[in-house]
Amino acid sequence: MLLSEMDLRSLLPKLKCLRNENRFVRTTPYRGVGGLVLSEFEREVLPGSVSQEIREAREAVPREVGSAARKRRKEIDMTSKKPWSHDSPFLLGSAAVQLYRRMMLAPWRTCDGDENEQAIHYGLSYTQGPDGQDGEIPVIPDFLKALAERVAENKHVQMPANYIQCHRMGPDAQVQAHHDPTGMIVPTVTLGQERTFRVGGTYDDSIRKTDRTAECHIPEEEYLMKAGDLLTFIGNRTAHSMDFASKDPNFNANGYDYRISILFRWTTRVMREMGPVRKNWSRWQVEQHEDEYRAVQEKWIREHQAQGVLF
Ligand SMILES: O=C(O)CCC(=O)C(=O)O
Ligand SMILES: [Fe+2]
Repeated sequence: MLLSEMDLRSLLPKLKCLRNENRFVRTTPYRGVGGLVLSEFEREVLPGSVSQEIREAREAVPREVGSAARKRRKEIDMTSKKPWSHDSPFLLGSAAVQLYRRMMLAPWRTCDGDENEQAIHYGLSYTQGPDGQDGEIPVIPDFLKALAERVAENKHVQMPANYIQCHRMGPDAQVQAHHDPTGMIVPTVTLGQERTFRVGGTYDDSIRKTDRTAECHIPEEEYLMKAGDLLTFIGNRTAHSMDFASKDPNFNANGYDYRISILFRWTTRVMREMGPVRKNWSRWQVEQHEDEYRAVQEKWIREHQAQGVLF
């Protein structure tokens, strides 16, 4: 399939609308035809080759640099809403029950000798190295692929996943205050026990992450994550934590032994090669990473918009 400039231009209103609603977090300026990013990587991820006119237009559009880019970033930040959203309910009650049962059959592995928490890493984790996370399972099972597709379609997500990270926590597990990787859209579906999840605000980051409790975090908002809820946030812009169940007045065992969370992420090649910590990346790698992330997102939107027209 050859994408014409017309095709790309017709997508702009939708892209702009998503950007205004802060479903894109950009750390580099837009460039390319009419503000649409056209990167080298795009050639690999787009369904077909980019047309000659677009290639020429891309070369003709100079890249924004320095203060122009900063100004643009500032404008985006000022118009943006909170970088998180809570969809409740996201799954029907019966679907949440079935999914919990199915997840209980999955090959959970204990994390760092802590019996209160187990994990599974499906797909491409962003732990540095060719094999990724210990015990990573490269093939995402079909039932989770189907769920990932539903999650991606949520209006706050609009991004596919190549890494599905699952946590299973007993009441004595907590989430220590932290941020997730820069620019990453992180949707999470929770199942089983219901616990309060705390987002936004600040924490004392002079305390090492391993010593940081949920108590260090003064959140801006708290949500009781019910079975089947979806929480979506932007990694670097949303501090998050969860306290022990014993300290959570809204804790609801809900007839289950665990809280299960399923997180849908996109790991770029740079993240896989270098790990998620940006200060270890070169400027070129930052650019490669952002080009890939955006191209994947834009491809997804383009394809889903096309579907919307057809069906
Ligand atoms: O289990 C959760 O809801 C969140 C876990 C988390 O913050 C993470 O894996 O980065
Ligand atoms: Fe996190």
